[in-house]
Amino acid sequence: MTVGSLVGASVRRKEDPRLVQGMATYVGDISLPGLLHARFVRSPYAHARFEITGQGNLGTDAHFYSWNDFKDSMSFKPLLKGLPNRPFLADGEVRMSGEPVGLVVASSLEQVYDLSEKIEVKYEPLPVAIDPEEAVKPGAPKVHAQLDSNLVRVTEEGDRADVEARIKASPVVVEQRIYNQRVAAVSLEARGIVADYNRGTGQLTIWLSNQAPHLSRSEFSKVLKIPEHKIRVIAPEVGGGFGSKIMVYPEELIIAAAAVKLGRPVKWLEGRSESMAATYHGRCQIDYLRLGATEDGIIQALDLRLVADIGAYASDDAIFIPTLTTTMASGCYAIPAISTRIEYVFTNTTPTTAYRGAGRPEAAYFVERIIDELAARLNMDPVEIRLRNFIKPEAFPYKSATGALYDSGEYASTLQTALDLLDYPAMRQKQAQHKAEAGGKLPARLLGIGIGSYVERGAMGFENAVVRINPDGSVSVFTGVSPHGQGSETTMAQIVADTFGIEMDRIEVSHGDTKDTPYGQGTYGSRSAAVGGSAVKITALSVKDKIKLLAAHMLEAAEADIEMAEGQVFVKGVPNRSVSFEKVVRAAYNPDKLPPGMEIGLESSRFFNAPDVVFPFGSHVCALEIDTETLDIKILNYVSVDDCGTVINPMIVDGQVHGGIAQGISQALYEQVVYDQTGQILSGSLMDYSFPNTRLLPNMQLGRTFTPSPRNPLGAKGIGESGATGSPPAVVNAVLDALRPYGISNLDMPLWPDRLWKILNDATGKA
Ligand code: MCN
Repeated sequence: MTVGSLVGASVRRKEDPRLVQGMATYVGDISLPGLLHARFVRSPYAHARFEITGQGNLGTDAHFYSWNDFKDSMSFKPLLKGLPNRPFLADGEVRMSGEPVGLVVASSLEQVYDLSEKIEVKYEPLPVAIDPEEAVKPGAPKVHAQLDSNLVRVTEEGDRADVEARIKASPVVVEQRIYNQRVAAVSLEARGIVADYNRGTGQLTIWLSNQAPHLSRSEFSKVLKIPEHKIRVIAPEVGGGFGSKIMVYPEELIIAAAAVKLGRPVKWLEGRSESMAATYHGRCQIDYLRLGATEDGIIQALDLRLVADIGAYASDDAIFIPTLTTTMASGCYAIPAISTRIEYVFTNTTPTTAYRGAGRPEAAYFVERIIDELAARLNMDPVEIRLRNFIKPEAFPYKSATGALYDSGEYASTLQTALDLLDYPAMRQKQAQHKAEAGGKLPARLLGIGIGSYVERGAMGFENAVVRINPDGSVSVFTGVSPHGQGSETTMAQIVADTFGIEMDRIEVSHGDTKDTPYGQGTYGSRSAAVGGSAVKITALSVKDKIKLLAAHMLEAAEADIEMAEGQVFVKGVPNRSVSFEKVVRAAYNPDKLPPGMEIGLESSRFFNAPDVVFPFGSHVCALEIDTETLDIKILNYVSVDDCGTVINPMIVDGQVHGGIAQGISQALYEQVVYDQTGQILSGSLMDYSFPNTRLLPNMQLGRTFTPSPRNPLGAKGIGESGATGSPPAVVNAVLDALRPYGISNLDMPLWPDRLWKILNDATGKA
């Protein structure tokens, strides 16, 4: 039991006991009378025309559906004019391997597996486009035959001629092609849905492993043509999402449509290999950069051409995510002129969507890579080049050349704190000594130190909250955010407990069920603290105003003199003129005790609409060694100093940073979704796709600075994506730092030993 100032306290997560003791309910745990199971029949080809030629003997209580069974009842509109939509089941042509061509529904899981194997599909393979840069060349196979080209959309921002002139006029010009590979979210729980349609009430109830249940309800409503008040979406416990579960997938819409058709509950749980192929992937950008600078290293201009591989169909966020990259192309630096161009390309691969950071880690990665390249060109320390170009604290609010309006920042201070924690001068000295000892020969181990200073933008949109104090003094809080591992039940309870000066144990935070939570936008884009938390804060404050009014009446004092702390409501400076929190609450539900004109109860519902996004920032520093025989990389020290403004719960924030760094290091060193030339996914299971685990990860040393955001009442910025944003450049810059003396200045993630072995041996002439 904790009383007093809870915002800023490392309170243990309220949700963990049920999660770690197996007492939580996931979609997989949902079972209903008459439940039917479902399995999709998926294409083994990346591009083919197909025909369903037979369905075997389905027997009783089993059904097979193709797109023809749904196409008239589902609304099917493209995201943008000219951008082909994805039929929710393929319509005679598949454009990625794993695309569903049909659905089998039956009363047991064994039955659906058996029956789906018996569905006969005749495929006529078509040529494929896999590499996005090859896909735009003349004569390349087209993913969508009706389009002129796979290059489906091009957008440009900034004055390209001016930027080009500035780059030409710069004495130092650096250029790089920087690749941000395709990765998979690999949530512990893959996708899952149970949909139940009640023909009597016309009510559709959907349990969905999802990050944004209200937005999903709107989507189900639009596609199934059922009004929103007849749909209830419940995101029960969700075993991770990492951005991949913000949207509603075609498979999920089909399951809901099947439940409506059958008037029976239908359940689909995705398998792991199915998920690797069919849950939308992340990143997948190729960035071409040109940067001009003075001989002192002051950046003059930057040009970016971004090739976005959006896969076979545009996901809901496919167009938006690359714009987040271009918006953040200035990074932490005062770059006077920037021009950007995005080329959106269709390929015969899985569509791409949000993945932890969604567009911002890509920007941080190339900015940090190119600035290191500039430092190397000028023979300048990577710290020095950053300090010379950082946006200065007095320049905030700062409008970048890409139009982003940064709220607040102290970039040099996170970097300095990180360097101090690492003992940067000592590490550089060790590196120099190491080099000297090698005496010009390739040593057994190479030392490298890398920096990733980042700024990202998050916490967009609006959020709502309901705060209800029940007659017994317990508090029910409802929020439209939908945590799936972030611990928001705890942090929101901290905000409310702090506002009322009561114990946290009295507060229950509910989320994820559209029936009892206000319309909210869900959990993604590091928004739940800054936007959702702010909604909770202003709602709790409006209830507090009423408590003060009532207590002033009870204590015969002025409302302005009423304060609340440690479970008491009292007159400022006169603690013994007090009444307990419970007594005021009881009075609020007793008409006889209320001042004239006061409404019964203690409840409020408010929206918080963020005036603009916030810009969390930080600096990561990584020291590592490379075994020059095996090309194995061992991280020796990893320091991360992050600034997310006001911290609600430091322990949760640390956990978020740890998780993000795990994913970022893993992107740098281990993860990639790989397709062969025919579009077969070669990393389709966890035997072939390496995702982070503790054995592969170093100890992380965390530090923090506090620069509040002026854009919300908490002063909070997001932290959920920071770790994944700062870490890839820190690790890759460290490896490049070690390899630059051998003429190596560019590497593509992931830094697999076999790739590095070839590059290093080519460079040293060993191979
Ligand atoms: N917090 C805080 N003080 C702050 C900022 C945040 O105490 N100044 C707390 C929050 O109250 C919340 C947590 O830290 O408990 C994360 O908050 P926030 O940064 O607002 O991010 P969101 O809750 O909106 O989470 C989204 C973010 C994203 S975008 C991805 S992707 C991600 C992530 O969170 N996916 C995750 N963390 C994840 N963690 C788990 N376990 N699983 C995922 O799928």
